[in-house]
Amino acid sequence: MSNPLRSVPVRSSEITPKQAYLSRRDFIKAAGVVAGSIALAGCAPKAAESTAAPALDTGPPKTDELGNPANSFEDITNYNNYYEFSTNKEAVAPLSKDFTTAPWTVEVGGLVNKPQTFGVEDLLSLFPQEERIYRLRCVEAWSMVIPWNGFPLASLLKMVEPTSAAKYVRFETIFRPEEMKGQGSPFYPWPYQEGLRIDEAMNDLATLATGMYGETMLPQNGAPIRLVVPWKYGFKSIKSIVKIELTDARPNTLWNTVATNEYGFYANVNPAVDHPRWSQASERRIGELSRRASLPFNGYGEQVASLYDGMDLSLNF
Ligand SMILES: Nc1nc2c(c(=O)[nH]1)N[C@H]1C(S)=C(S)[C@@H](COP(=O)(O)O)O[C@H]1N2
Ligand SMILES: [Mo]
Repeated sequence: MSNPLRSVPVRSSEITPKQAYLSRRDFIKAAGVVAGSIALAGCAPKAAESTAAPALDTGPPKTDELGNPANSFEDITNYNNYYEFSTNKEAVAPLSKDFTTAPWTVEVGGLVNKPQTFGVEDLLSLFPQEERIYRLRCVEAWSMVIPWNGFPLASLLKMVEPTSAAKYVRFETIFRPEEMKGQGSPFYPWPYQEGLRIDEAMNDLATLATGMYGETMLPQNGAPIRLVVPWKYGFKSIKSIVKIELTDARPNTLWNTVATNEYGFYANVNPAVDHPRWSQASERRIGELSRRASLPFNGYGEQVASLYDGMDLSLNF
């Protein structure tokens, strides 16, 4: 019988980064079956299971609205900031691979009329999952383009009915030091927390992501559910959320607590304001050779600049 991978001709120009990644995985799996399933079954049953053939995404190559190609699935899942696991970006994927992401609930409460605890499966069935291809600009001056799957944060907030006293939204990551060795570090005030002003949270760009490249989110990217606020530095996009609380006071955030003068509450991407220790004027897009200019609000000014009318943006706090 012929190799099924070869039965459908695909021009290489049609292969998206994810397809390239998946077909490499399938190829490795197919090669394993031919070359020595007995030996492999003994040493790597887990890996064999986890490669269980995801359907190839046959859509056109993914790009953001500016025409930038999405980063590869491999880049997005192997270069991560997730201090609960490691401060080394390449170490996060292997250290988080067995992280328990189910069962999982998100408690939504505080200044709302209808506080409720949702299972992640409830959130997936309540809200249609959309694809949103957004730039992620880390405060460290690297960036990626990521095709998330998720739903607007506003949809969830509307369901619990914030009261008129609610001015901010606070988010909290799970605290589970047995599985997240980084949470043993005394240098950070765990659990990770973040916050948005309520009008920022209601902006359509603010997304709760549950997947990426059409696949269930992997632990290194914040499974099973994480925030994505693409006009702000990446640290605002908090991962593995278990609690969302509406408040009247501005919430503390982990990074603002650690270094107040370096990581503001607003943290809008702003190439005109340097970090105290480096320039924010340009960035390194992962996978590209030369640096590119950073954009005000990470290129999303049309959608969000009006949220800050009258504020002194040079402060970014
Ligand atoms: N809980 C938690 N969320 C987090 C972080 C973290 O260390 N812990 N790192 C942040 C930073 S600095 C960035 S740049 C993004 C990186 O997201 P990615 O690894 O999915 O690209 O996650 C953000 N969310
Ligand atoms: Mo970051």
